[in-house]
Amino acid sequence: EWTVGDAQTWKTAIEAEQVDKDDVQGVANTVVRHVTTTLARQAGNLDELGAYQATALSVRDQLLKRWNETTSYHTKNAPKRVYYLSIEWLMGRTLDNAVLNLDMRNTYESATQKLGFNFEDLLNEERDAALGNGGLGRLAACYIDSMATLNLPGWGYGLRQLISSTGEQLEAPDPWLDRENPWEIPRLDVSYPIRFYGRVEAIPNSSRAIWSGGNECLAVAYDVPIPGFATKNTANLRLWAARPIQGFDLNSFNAGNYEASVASSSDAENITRVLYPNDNMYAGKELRLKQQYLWCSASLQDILRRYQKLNLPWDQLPDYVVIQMNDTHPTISIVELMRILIDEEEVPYDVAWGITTKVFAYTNHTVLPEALEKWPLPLFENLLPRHLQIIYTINMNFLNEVAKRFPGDMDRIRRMSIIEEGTPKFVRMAHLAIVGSFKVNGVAALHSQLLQSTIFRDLKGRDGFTNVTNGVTPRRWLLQCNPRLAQLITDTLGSEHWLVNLKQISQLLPMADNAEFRHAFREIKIENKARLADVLHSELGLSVDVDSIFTCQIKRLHEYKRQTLNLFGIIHRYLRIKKATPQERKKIAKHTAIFAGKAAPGYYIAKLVIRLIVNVAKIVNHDPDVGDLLRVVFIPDYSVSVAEVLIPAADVSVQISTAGTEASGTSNMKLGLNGALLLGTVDGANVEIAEDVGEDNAFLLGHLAADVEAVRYSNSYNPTSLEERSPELAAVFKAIEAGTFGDGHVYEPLLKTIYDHDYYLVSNDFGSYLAAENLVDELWADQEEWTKKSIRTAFAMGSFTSDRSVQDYADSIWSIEPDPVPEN
Ligand code: GFP
Repeated sequence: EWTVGDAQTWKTAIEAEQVDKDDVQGVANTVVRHVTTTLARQAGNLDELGAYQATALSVRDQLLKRWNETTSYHTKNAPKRVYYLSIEWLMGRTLDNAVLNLDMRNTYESATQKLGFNFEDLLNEERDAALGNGGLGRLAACYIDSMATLNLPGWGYGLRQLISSTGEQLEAPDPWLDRENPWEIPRLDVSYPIRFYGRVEAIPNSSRAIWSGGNECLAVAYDVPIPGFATKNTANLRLWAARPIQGFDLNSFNAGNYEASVASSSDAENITRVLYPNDNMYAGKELRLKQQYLWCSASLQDILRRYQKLNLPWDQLPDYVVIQMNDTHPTISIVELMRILIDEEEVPYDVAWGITTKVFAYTNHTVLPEALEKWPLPLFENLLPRHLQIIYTINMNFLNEVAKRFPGDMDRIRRMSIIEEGTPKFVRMAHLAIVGSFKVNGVAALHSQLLQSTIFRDLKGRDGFTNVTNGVTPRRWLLQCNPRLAQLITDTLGSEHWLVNLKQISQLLPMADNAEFRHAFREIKIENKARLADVLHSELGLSVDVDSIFTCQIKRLHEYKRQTLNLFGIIHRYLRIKKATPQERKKIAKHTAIFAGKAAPGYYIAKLVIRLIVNVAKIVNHDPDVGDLLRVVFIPDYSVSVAEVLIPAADVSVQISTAGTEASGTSNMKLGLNGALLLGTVDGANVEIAEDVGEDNAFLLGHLAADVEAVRYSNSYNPTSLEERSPELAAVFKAIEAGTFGDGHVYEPLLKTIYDHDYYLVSNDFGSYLAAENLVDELWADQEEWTKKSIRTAFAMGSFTSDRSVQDYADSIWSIEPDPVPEN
């Protein structure tokens, strides 16, 4: 116990701050205290934004108390901890999630009500925390929720970027931090120096060197408390922001050079200003490498400082620290640990390498070769000269090992090397990540297999390849976004325990045969659809029919994810409706096709797809022949909060990537959990989902991963006309080219990718896609049968919780144990 001053005074003061979880007046007191003191306002001039801020600060107080208890408990116990390094953290909003996890939602609702505000309205004042753009960043957010909930000692580390540069449809920056963010605590006392550029001097007769000169800046910590569900344990997400070492150059100022006096300060701050979207396409920009190094170096300095407080020798580091790298973005931290150990702590090279390779584990999220990060060697050497030297040594030792195993196989050595030959040369980060890690995992069974048979075939000989299938947190993706379904589950099971043991929902599978339950289940879906319809009406001025089939494809825009297949299917449907007689039209199932997702600013084809979706929507949604048979919606500014409204309302989960390309997918899990039927290819986690829900409850389509190469080859080398590959698609293309949706010629580059090589097999899978859609429509006609399958889907999703994933990591990779903070 560490105390200063009078222990009893401290204790009494801390206890006085406690608010009982059911104490409405107590909660109101804390909210009002923030209104009057922190915000310096009063009842008379308090708007909803102010009320939200005061409420958030009051909840934050609760979180911080637990955060303090957790950190001091873990400091005392010194358990082995996991550090999860992710460049993206797509957290979404915090307030609702926090009060649910604290089990104080009702109390806050009543307290704010009594203070004259509607809690739901306050929730809408919050901006999404959008440090990310897609599945990778959202996965990290689910994982830290589960780490806290499972009482695992762990922290997340990321970058506090100010503006997300996705550009999305409007190319508008997303200045999510332009209001005060109540959920982060600046730690101006926690900061570390970071060096870039400079020179390296070898120290004779040692493997050490001195790296000096260049530019230095500071990385300053901002902490975001992450509450676990129904536990005191509160994890921490530590985000780094760049700051100048000296804020202000007084000499320049005094000499009248005002610009120069602030230049160094804004230079440094620019490092963390922009978030590069992870987009399965690396760009090789110096600023990105700077960000990565700042984040990794600061995180490591922080982790090592914490370890050093234990006064243990370095070789025990792996007993206390494991670092999980979410993709290759943090790979430089392997080299940074080596540098610190060798140059600063004077640990011999081989010992340092032994320690390092027991600390790191790497998760891969893609098999697309163009997505693998590799830095031009001259750029790398200029920015991080000492790190490149260390990489050379790592590579030399590694290739010696390879040469021993495969004597004379120069080609293999070239393929496996961390340095890619050429002009310029490149540093291959994935190779470095694999060589420096004790475990490498893919994110779904099929993906983990493909890693070893395709891009990392040569590296596979090293052991340590494994699989951890992704998962999503049922707290946000069911309890929070679909409260009525959550309530139905709790009422039927008689307890809330399923929220931390999702397998339990499988007990509800027999309810598919219970007509009363089906009715209740369907009512909830209809209500969720009505809620979405309201939002679409108020935000986009669009009316949709809640009796239509809501199909939902929500994910980053990418050719391999094939929003095209869905869109061309819609055009096909439109043409069919146009041709049909009024009599025939009566038999056509009504569809509302919903798309949402972001495209990288420079991804031309992806942007064309958005443009075509939007233009098709304009025509289809206003065509009197179509009536209410078809609606097309592209939701702009996709975010976690938008997903929370979409997912509970979906009837069909569209997951149609080319087989073998989607590492896992996670919207497939969220949608399934909320009862949407899977319309999907045999790819990523769809495979495991279909296995669990049963293939007759899903609509599978398309070529299998094993056949894709052959079809691709034939598309390129035995070219057939589009007409031959798919007459239906040829008709769709004709309609587009004829200008049915405006700007006919604009889409040429998009259509050409499919006319020519059709690398992603859109034409080859189109027939199968249409056939699967027909089955969807047939089933829809029988609502009882549909609801049965929907129930069988939702309650078979028990494995796809991030609690299971994180537990898998803890058991098979991290070797860490829960360390729950005692309740009192
Ligand atoms: C990537 C992969 C997905 C995978 C997530 C999380 O997503 O298949 O589910 O990472 O592992 F592509 P994006 O960041 O590309 O959306």
